[in-house]
Amino acid sequence: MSHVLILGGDGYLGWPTAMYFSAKGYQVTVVDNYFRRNICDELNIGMLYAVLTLEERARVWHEKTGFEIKVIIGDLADPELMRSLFTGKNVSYQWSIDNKFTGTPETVIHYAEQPSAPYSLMNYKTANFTLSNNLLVTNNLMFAVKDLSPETHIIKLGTMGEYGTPNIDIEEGWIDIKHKGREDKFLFPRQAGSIYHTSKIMDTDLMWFGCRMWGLRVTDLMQGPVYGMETEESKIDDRLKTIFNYDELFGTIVNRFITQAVIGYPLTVYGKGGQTRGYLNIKDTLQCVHMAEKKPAEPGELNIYNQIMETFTVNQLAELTQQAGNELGYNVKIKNIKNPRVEQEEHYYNPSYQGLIELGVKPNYLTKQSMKGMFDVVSRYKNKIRAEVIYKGVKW
Ligand code: USQ
Repeated sequence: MSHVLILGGDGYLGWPTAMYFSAKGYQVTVVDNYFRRNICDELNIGMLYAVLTLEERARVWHEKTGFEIKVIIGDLADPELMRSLFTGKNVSYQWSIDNKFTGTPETVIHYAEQPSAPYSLMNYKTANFTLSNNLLVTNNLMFAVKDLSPETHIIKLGTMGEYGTPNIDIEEGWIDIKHKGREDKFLFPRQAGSIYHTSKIMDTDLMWFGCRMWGLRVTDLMQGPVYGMETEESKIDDRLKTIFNYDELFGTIVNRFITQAVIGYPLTVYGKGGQTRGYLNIKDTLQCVHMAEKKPAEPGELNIYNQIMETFTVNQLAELTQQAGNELGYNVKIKNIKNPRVEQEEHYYNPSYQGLIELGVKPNYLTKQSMKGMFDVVSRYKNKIRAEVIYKGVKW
C-alpha cells in the first residue's frame, strides 16, 4: 500500500489525517517538532484537554487497531532531517513496530507550519519565526523531492487567506488575464492580511517555481478556518483526540465561540462582524486531502483547490452558536469588541469551491445540530476552560 508522509503530524489536522490514512491501510509516517505544544506551554495558554505525545498516541492507535503510524520527532527546518525521510539514511523513529524505513513516500502532506495569524503578529521575533520556519520547511521539502524523489506528489496546505477579500469573485487558484490584446493564465492575485498568511503566499510561489523548473507534482489546498475535533478514528478511544485550542492565538473562531458559550463568556465578535470566510468541518479536511491524494497533480502541474464547504460572516457564526447554546440551556451573549486585526469588516466575498466536491468530497455542513455535538464534547471539559486566555488583544 502507498506510503504517506505527514509533516506536522502532531498538529490539529496532522494527527487526524495520520489516523484517517492509516485506517484505510496506507503506510503512514509522521514527523513533528512539537512546536505547537511547546509554544502553548511557554505562553501558558493551554488547551481544552491534555493530549498524549505522538509516540503515546501511535502506541494507543496500534493497540486499538493493529495499524502502525511511524513517528519521528525533529525539526524539518533542518534540511538533513527532511532529506533523510526520502533516503532512509540516519532515520530514527521515536515509535515504530520494526524500526525499518518504509521507503520513499508516494505522497507528502505538508502541514508543518506555524499556523496562527495572531502569533505571527505578536512581535518581530514571532514574525521572523513564522517566515523562517514556514519557508525553510517548504524549501527543504521542495529540494528533497526534486533531488531524491521527483515523482512524489506534494500536498501542501495553503489558505484561503492568501487571496484576502478582493472585490471580485475568487477562482480556484488561477485566473485568465487578457491584457493589451494578449492572454495568459496566472496565479489568482494574492493579498494576505497577516505575516502568517503572507508566508503561505510565499510557499505557494516556491512550489509553483518547483513545478515550472523541475516538473514537481504539487496540489495546494486553500483551506478556510476549520472547526470540530471529532473524527471517525478519534471516536475509537478518547486518548486519540486531536489537540483543541480555544485561546486567541491558536483557536479558530467556531471552536472559540463554542468554548466561550460553555463558560458564559460573551462571544468575541471582532468589529462589525461582517467578515466573511469559507469554513469546513475537520472531517472534511480529511476527505479533501484524501481526494487530492487519489488524484495527484501531473508532473509540472500545480493543482489548486479552494478547500471550504460554505461561507459565513462572523455575525452569522455568533448567532448560530447563540441559538444552539440557548437551546441547550446556556445563556449565550454576543459582544462586539474593537477589532484587534486590520481587516475589512464588510466586504464582497464570492469564492469558487466546486473542485473538491467534484472529486467526491461529501460536505459536513455547520448546523445547529452539529454545533450541539461540539457543545457536548466541550462541556465535558468545562472546569478546565481558562477565561483569561480567551482574549488578550494581539494587535496587528
Ligand atoms: N474572529 C472574531 N472573533 C474571534 C476570532 C476570530 O471575530 O474571537 C474573526 C477574525 O477577525 C477573522 C475570522 O473571525 O475575520 C476568522 O478568524 P480565525 O481566527 O478563525 O481564522 P484565521 O486567523 O483567519 O486563521 C485560521 C487558521 C489558519 C488558516 C485560516 C484560514 O488559524 O491556520 O490558514 O484560518 S483563512 O482564514 O481562510 O485564511
